[in-house]
Amino acid sequence: MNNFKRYLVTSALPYANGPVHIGHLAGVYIPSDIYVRYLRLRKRDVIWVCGSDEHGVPITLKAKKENKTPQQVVDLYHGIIKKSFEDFGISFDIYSRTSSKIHYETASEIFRTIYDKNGFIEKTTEQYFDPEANQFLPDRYITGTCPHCGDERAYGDQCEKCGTSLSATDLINPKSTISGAKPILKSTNHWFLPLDTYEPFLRKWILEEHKEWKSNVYGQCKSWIDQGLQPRAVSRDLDWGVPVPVANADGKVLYVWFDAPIGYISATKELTPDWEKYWKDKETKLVHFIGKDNIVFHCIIFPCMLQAEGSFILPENVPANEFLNLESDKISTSRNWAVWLHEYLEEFKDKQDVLRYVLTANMPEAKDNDFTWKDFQARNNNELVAILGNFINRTLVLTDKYFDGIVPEKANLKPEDEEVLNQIPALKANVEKSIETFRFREALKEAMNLARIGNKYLADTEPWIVYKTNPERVKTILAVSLDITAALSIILEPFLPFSCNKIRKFLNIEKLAWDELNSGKYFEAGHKIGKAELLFGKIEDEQIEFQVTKLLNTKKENEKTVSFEPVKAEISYEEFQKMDIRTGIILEAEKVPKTAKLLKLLIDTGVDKRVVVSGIAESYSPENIIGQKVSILLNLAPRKIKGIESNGMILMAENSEGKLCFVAPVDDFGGGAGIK
Ligand code: B3M
Ligand code: ZN
Repeated sequence: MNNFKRYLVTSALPYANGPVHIGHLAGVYIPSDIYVRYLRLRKRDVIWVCGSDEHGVPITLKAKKENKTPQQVVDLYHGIIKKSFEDFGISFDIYSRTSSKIHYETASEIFRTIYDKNGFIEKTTEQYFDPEANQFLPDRYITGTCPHCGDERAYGDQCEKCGTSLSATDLINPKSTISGAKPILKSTNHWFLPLDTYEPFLRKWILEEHKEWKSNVYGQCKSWIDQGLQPRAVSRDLDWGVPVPVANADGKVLYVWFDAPIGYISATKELTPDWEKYWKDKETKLVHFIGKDNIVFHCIIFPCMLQAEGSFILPENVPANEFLNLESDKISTSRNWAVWLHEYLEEFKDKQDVLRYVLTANMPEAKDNDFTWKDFQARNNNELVAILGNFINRTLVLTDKYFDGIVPEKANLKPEDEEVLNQIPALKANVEKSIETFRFREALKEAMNLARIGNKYLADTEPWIVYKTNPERVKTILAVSLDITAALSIILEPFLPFSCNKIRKFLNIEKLAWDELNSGKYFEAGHKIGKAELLFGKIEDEQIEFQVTKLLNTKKENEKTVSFEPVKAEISYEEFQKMDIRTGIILEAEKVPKTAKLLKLLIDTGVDKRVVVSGIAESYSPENIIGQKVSILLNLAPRKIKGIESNGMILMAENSEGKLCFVAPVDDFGGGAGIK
């Protein structure tokens, strides 16, 4: 494997401002659970820590919305999240929380150590302040237009659309999310981690020494570093969080992204007095499982914090996943567009492994991926039931029927028997390699191949026919099939722990270690197996229709509650009249190379023919809009966009979901008519 003595695995701490959904599971918790279960099966020294992230603006905003205190919010959701993880078989060694005493102490101590080493810069800066609500507006308390991608729902700390991390003052048209008011600037004092001074360290550590990181992770880190890092504020003017542990810091708390990753350390402390061995010894392999929106915090900011502190190890890998969509739409807590884990567990009793299987098979490892209920049903019925369940059931039922549930003797192995059993070591090696390189879809597929092999073996050897003429031969066939069944209970254990537990019960065996996959000896002939039940049941159309209807209802609900941008500041009629808007017709359209959004249009404006670059390529393909009637703002100052001069702007309407449509004359008016 490698020469690490022990493993420390962390999974992103979910914000305790809502329950966990399938996006979290597929992105973070299922891959880490597979990884850790595998390491345990291999008898590695491993601990796995997680907990609720209970600070920051996501929590205070939720409290405001629900008319609760932040403490009430985190108590409620911490409980729901913890229970649903347990019921789903997510096998953390500890699920802690960042409101714990030990966490306050740990976070304060780390801040203090860096502070005492002069690791922060103290600066007075101008920060946005809401004059109506009379408070500062850090992070998500402010929204506005992203200066990079133009999305109007960017937050003060990050644009979720393009992933860029922002400062609130970068936003165009900022507004307070508390009152909607236009914020004013007010000066305030904060501590900054000078990320810029860590550039040489980051270049060497990530760009040179960790070229093996997943390309999505490595690429994001590279682009961050290449863009030039800025000092980053690690405190906030808020009353919810870990107080800044220095004098004269009233009303200031640690930035949630400063304290949250320290939560991994506090959780480890809470788990074991031996925690330092896991965090400070170079022979520990530290692995952070996260979603792609957390890459910068885990690969850049947290490592710089740890460097500044001086006594901690750095992560060896950060296998971040991309996002999972639901029925082709972005999962969204605020729009209730999600499959919630606690609801799934209620509605699909004892079907944890089905969801684990489907989410692993569709894991968004290299690109965003889609979850659909149809696919969920199909994978259950065609793969879990028809392949895995079917093989195991036939093996057990036939053993019961022909040999009273006693494992028969293997004798005179034929080439087809040997061939089947000989495939196990190769499958084992492939699964190992895939899991160790964080390719869980591949690993699951390979593990399931053993069930496919088993099924084919039964189909080829036909014990139910052979029994009539040669029951001796059937002994061997079923002994081989029982071996495969036992091997399945090992190789699938990281992925389908509930089912493997059942298989072991059916076989009446104890849990086997990973390396026993090579032994070929799972039980002696004469061993009495237990009673078989069905491993997986079919999922019926009605169950799927119920889920699809639930989502359709959410969609309808959302359409009723679309939120509109607040009305912009008043302008005079004279100001309006300055705009020269005319009717026009698109004559030519082509994609602007190397961009996703832009089309280069040639417009007949009546007065001339001119080029306009327009950001509509995600909604319209060029060939479909030739001849389209448009409205065009003619006297907008020319702008160079991707090297093309754009002369004017065509008018588009955009709804709250970002859908676009042309704003154009209804009648055939030709070009050049004034719009007033
Ligand atoms: N709570 C963000 C998130 O849920 C954050 C992760 C913290 S990990 C230290 O995306
Ligand atoms: Zn953006």
